Amino acid sequence: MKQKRLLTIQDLSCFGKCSITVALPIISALGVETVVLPTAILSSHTGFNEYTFMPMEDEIEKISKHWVKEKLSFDAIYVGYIGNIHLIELVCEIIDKFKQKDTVVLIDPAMADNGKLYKGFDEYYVKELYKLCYKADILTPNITEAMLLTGMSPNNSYDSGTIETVLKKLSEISNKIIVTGVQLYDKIYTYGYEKSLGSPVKIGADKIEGTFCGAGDVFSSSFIGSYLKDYNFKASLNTACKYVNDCIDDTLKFGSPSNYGLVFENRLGNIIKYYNDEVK
Ligand code: PXL
Repeated sequence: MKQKRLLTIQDLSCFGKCSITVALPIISALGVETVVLPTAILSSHTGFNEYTFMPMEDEIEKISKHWVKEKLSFDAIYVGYIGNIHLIELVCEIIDKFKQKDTVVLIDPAMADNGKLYKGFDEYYVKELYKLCYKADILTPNITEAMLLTGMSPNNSYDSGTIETVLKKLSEISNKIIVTGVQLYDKIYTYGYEKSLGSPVKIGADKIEGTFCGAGDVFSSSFIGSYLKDYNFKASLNTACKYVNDCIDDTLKFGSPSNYGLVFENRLGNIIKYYNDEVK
């Protein structure tokens, strides 16, 4: 059996745990070789009053040329926050170059949360990202991103009818959809939908006040790392939900500021246990 190899394409935010700084440890902890391609380097993620931003366009082209020469191949490509429209075009090209028949492409269209676009993004960014999403085998937006991708206005609370409409519309873009952070009454739900199976699964957790920066990245990382074990969608979905809940518990316990990112480090060993329990 060969070790699985994943390429993750997203920013490197030096401070404020998210994107590459959570994907690398989490996916590695699941035994998957994790290759990184930083789209931009930021002093911190954009949830701080100030941040620096250096896009990596020129370097990305050189890196990908080198990798083509080395004949590198990947079992999965996981795309997260990108940073600008030109970078989205480059990410499209990278996927076209490196996606083979069995490569799973997961796109987390990281651009918004809590009803609002992240700083620096506008409707043109949404449109460009929408086009990229067609390359996804699995799409993992939060509910704000899901609403924006389907041309609807995000708000703070949802009903099941709206969620069904959103899932249907998103399934025209990709075969497998996960929508995170859906507030229905006093709970938060994660929805999973596989076009081939029809009805969605819904996993609930207690609603906790506050926002958790980088939670989506922890979710997508633990999901795709688990999924590469044996391509079990539901087991990976349940595993990622349980792990994110653990990380939120730890973040509250440590009293860590919410824009510092989730305290994900202490429970890394749980992910594989949760997955093994799911597939027992
Ligand atoms: O996926 C969260 C994220 C990743 N990268 C950057 C961000 C954010 C959220 O704010 O600003 C740079």
